[in-house]
Amino acid sequence: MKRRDFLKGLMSASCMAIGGTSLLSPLSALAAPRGRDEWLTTGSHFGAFKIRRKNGVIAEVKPFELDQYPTDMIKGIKGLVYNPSRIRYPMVRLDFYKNGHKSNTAERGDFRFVRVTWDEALQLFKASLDEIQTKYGPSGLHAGQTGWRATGQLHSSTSHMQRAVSMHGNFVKKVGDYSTGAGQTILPYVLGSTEVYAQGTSWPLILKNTKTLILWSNDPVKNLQVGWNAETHESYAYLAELKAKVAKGEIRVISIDPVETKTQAYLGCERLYINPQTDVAMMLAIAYELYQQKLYDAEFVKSYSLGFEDFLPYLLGKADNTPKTPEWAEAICGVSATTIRDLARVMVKDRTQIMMGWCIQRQQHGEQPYWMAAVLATMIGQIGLPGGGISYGHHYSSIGVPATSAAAPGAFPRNLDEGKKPLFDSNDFKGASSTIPVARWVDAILEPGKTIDANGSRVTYPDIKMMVFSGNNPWNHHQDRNRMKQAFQKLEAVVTIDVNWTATARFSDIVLPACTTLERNDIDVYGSYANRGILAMHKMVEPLFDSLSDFEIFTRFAAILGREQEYTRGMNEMQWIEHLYNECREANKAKYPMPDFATFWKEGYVHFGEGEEWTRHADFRADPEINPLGTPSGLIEIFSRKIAAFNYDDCPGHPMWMEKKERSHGGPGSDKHPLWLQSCHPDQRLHSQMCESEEYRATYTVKGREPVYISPEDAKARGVKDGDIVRVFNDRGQLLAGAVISKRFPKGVIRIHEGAWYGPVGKDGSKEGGSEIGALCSYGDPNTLTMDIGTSKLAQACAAYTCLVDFEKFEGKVPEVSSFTGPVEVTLS
Ligand SMILES: Nc1nc2c(c(=O)[nH]1)N[C@H]1C(S)=C(S)[C@@H](COP(=O)(O)OP(=O)(O)OC[C@H]3O[C@@H](n4cnc5c(=O)[nH]c(N)nc54)[C@H](O)[C@@H]3O)O[C@H]1N2
Ligand SMILES: Nc1nc2c(c(=O)[nH]1)N[C@H]1C(S)=C(S)[C@@H](COP(=O)(O)OP(=O)(O)OC[C@H]3O[C@@H](n4cnc5c(=O)[nH]c(N)nc54)[C@H](O)[C@@H]3O)O[C@H]1N2
Ligand SMILES: [Mo]
Repeated sequence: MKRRDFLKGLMSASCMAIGGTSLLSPLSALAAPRGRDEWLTTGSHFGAFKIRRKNGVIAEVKPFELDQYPTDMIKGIKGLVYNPSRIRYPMVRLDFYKNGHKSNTAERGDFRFVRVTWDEALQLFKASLDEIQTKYGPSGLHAGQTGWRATGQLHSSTSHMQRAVSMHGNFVKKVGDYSTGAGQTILPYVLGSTEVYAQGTSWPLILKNTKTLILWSNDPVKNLQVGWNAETHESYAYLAELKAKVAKGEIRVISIDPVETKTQAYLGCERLYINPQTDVAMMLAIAYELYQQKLYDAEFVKSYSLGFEDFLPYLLGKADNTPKTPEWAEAICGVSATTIRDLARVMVKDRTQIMMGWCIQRQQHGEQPYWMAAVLATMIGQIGLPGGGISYGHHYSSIGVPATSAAAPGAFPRNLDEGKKPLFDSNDFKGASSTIPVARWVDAILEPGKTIDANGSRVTYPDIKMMVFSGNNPWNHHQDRNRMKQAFQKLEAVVTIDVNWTATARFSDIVLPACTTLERNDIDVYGSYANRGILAMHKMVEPLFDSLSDFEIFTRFAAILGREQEYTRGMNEMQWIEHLYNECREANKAKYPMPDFATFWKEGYVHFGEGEEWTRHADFRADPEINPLGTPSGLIEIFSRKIAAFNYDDCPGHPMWMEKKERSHGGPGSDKHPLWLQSCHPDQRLHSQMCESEEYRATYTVKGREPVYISPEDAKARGVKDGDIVRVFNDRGQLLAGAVISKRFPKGVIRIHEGAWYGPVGKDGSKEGGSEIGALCSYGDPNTLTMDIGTSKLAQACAAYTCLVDFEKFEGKVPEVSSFTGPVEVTLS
């Protein structure tokens, strides 16, 4: 059916709201009794499990037998499948259904949707793509955002969407990611690789050799609960050993963080409080002390690095009349000059390993602390020694667990097959860039044609008119909701493929229901970096409601394009899994023999055995000429000629302390909104994932709202008691959250974990009013308040942690939380 004819039929229809009741029917009624009772294996970001399927429903979840340190989040797994936020049917936003690309986009977010069939939905999707490619060409379409789609090598949802959309036409893509945008851009200039995603020195070597371990902006006990592939949680065995060594005084662990972390509490380690966003000042002062007292390893600096001489005038104040003394730093970072001097001595006394977390680079000038930390490690002179030097990923996906060298299974292709062309075969981006920095897309929508600096090149924003999202949740991950609302009003069409009625689905025009991993078969590596084995991901239950697997959704879409055979390469779900397994089996046959597919699928697991120990940068240390770093000089670059040549005021040729746009503790903006908001990664979720898991969510919410962690001093000053509902606000937005008063948080710092579902309500408290700019978030999404700026002209990465707020006790009529119940379903009569 032509889209126009299809719409003509609709135009005459009047509409009637019937409310969302159909979305709340009892979930127990979904279970079709099947009689079988069995335990099956599967994997997820949260770990591998054994799941008991009884009478066609998920009855019980327990950790996989090899998982010695399962996450508490296992209690929320069942709720990922059975919850009222599930998208049940393909749905189209009411006014888009009626008026297509000429719809009233200010209504986007009012949550009124019409149910359609799969065929209608996919036809509308294709018609939208046709319209965009015809009117604007590929620069009108952005389908390049990625995120934490569910695990599984076959069903990886973003790959399915991108392969299918690529068959239709080209589109704008992104470079970098929200996790480590600044770090992965700066470190190749300094250490020759992104470092953040590189394998790190093995934990057994650290436990054996390290005497001082510095955790800088790093909370591994919290953040190792999840992994990019099925997580093994093996790091926790080493953290337990570390804890024992801390207790015996064999290893000194110093955690530098504005708040008391979960890791500090677990290890019982030393805690060094620092004012938020001021670490570079402290690092400079340590370097100053090391230099002035001749404590640094001059020989290592000379043989392994370049540019120390160019950095010294700044460090010593010859360049700017400000020597970076411990006293100078104390006034900025709040750490006493004496403590800084002591720490400098401790760092060079014995074997020292610095472990950087990632949060510290998700702030304005986030490149600088990573660069300066590398300079410190160079001056200490232990890079390449077991248990010494610096690492940037020991808190992530079990980096540092001795890994096997086994091959992991491949994945369903993300791109077009070799030699194939899209239906709309244009690469004319009309003078705009086809790739933009990941976190600048909202900026691009708002200011098409603008040219910005990014990593040594110029990026011209394309005029984006349509966005397609799958496997990521931008109304979770991006900053500044009210700015996003303005941007979305400029879009003609938004398509989201997701499991749940996330805020992204709410702000979309066409919403397609994917099923969860527990409703399809798949295969995954066990241990993202450890390569411990291969895991079968068995389907537990049939897809609920009208949901389909991502593979099935886009196979049907490809069929509409007449390219189904090409899309699937003639294989169905189980044939693909067997194919991926057999390829992997072939690659591993010499060193890691694997059983035939049928045996694997029945057993659910292939074990590759123990891994090998390894020291990062040992080869470079052994011979920097034979094993140079990937930097232009092959050495550690304390001064980078390349970066200096870019002439950026916010990222010069060597690391530097620079003031932030907003900073607490006397910094800019703190007279108006004195509190720093840290929107750290959640202890009990993976971003927005698992927020929908109702019973589990109830274990941490306060009066149904997301917790906001507040110091006793700040609470008292505002007359707020534990358990009160508070309004957190700044000039960008406002939200409601539930106060948790905790001594783990210092005065001037509050925390709301990212991933809290955005649930805007209008001034009248209604769901429909959620489209208003300035709406109140009824649940507590911190990105209602964060700032949408790039880290600097170099990385242009996410800077969510440069954000000041204030709060007050909420005295008004408390609106219901609008985040979790799905849309207002409208029927056309
Ligand atoms: N303020 C602030 N903002 C941040 C951060 C921060 O620290 N503070 N952190 C940033 C970082 S590091 C990251 S990585 C991002 C995370 O941002 P995202 O990766 O976008 O966040 P997720 O919530 O994991 O989104 C994944 C989405 O995929 C959906 N999904 C899951 N399984 C499937 C499937 O099988 N098929 C389909 N089609 N969809 C599926 C989920 O329901 C969910 O909506 O957030 C960033 N944003
Ligand atoms: N449970 C759980 N684990 C996760 C995730 C999740 O969603 N849930 N997400 C995963 C992903 S995608 C990512 S990117 C990583 C994120 O990894 P990180 O970004 O490292 O994690 P965070 O917990 O946000 O922050 C770590 C610590 O940095 C501190 N910090 C913040 N700002 C500053 C500062 O200016 N100076 C100093 N010294 N410290 C500061 C915080 O107080 C916190 O204790 O986590 C991964 N692991
Ligand atoms: Mo991330």
